[in-house]
Amino acid sequence: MVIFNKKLLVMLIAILSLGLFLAACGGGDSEESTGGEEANGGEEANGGEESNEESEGESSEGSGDGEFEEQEWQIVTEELQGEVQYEYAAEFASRIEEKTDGAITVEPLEYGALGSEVNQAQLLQQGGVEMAVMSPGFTGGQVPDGQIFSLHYFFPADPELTQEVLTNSEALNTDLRAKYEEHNISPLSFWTEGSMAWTSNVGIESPSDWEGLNMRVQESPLMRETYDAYGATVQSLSWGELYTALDRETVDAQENPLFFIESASFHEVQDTVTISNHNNYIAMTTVNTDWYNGLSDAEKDLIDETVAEMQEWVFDEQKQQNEAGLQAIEEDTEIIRLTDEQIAEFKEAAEPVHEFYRNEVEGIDPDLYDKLKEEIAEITGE
Ligand code: 6CS
Repeated sequence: MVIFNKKLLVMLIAILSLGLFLAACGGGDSEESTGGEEANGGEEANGGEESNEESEGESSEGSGDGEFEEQEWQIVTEELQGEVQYEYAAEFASRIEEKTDGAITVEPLEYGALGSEVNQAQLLQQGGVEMAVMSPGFTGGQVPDGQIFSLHYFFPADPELTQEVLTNSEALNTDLRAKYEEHNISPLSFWTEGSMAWTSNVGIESPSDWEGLNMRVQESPLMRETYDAYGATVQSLSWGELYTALDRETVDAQENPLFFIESASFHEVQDTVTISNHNNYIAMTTVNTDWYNGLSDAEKDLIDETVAEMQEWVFDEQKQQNEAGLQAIEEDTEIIRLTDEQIAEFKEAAEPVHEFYRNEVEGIDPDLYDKLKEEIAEITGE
C-alpha cells in the first residue's frame, strides 16, 4: 500500500507538470506534429543539426578527445527506478556518457515524470524528449501494424527465441520501423521484458474462465478482439491506475511480466497468477525521427552501436528480475502453471484472431505479417 501511495503521488505530480509542459509545447495532435522544432525540447532535440558539419564522418570510437559537442538528451521510460525499462535507460545513459567522456549526458526519466505512457509517446513524437522506451501497446491506434505484438501464441513462448526474432527480424527492424517513422517515431530496437502472466481472482486455467471478466488492456484496439475471443470484456488504463482498479474490482484481470506484477504489487490484490506463456512483453527503444535524422553520423553511430550492445544486457536484466519476481510472488500468491493441453485450448481460441488481424484489421500490412511469421518459423523450426 505504501508503494502504491508513492506511485499515486508521482502520478498526480506528473499529470500537473505534464499539463504545464504540453501548454508550453503548444499541444496539438501529435500525428500532425513536425517533430522537435515547435516543441519545448525542440532546440535541444534539433541541436544535432548544428553539430553536423563538425562531427560528420566521425565514429564513436576513441571519442574521448572532444569530438562530441556538449549535449543533454532525455530518455523517458514507462517504469520506475529499479524496473527493467528504467534500468535500461540508466545503463544506456552511463555508456553514452563514458563513450563521450561526459560531453553527452543522458537523463533517464521514470514513469510519471512526464505523464502517462500515452502522453510520453506524444512527447517523443513532438520532440519534447529525444528518446523513449515505449511499449507498442500504447500506439496501437496510431500504428496499426504495431498491434502484431498483442497477438497471443504468435511469437515463441521462450523469451530467448523471441529475443532472437526481435533482434534479427527485417519485418520489424526495417518494415515496421518505417511504419512508425511515418509518425515521427524511430524504433531502433525491440526487446523482451519477459513472458507475461495473467493475474485474477478466479484462477484462469481455460478460455471459459475469462467469461464475464473485465480485463485491463493498453491502448491497442486489437487487444479487445484478443480477449473477446475468450469471452472477456476489456478496459484500457494506464498502469498507474491499475492497482486501485484491481483492488476495487472495477477490473478483474491483467497481464504483465512477473517482475512487474511483483514490483507494482498487483499480486497483493489478486488471488492467482497464471503462467500462461501467451505472449512476451515487448518494449522498443525509440528516438524522435526528425531529431535523429538531424544528428551527425558520429552521433548516430554512437546511439546505434550502444542500442545494439544493450540487447544482450537487457535480456540478462529482465531474466534476473523475472526470476526474482516469481520467487517473491510465490511466497504469498497461488501460481497456476498451464499444462500443454490447457495451452492447446488457448491456442485454438487465439488463432482465429491472427487471421482476423491479417485479413480484417484496417491499416495493417498483411505482407509484414506474413514475413514476420516466416521469420519466426525459421527461428523456431516449426
Ligand atoms: O502494463 C503496463 O502498462 C506496463 N507494463 C510494463 C512491463 N512496463 C510499462 C508498462 O506501461
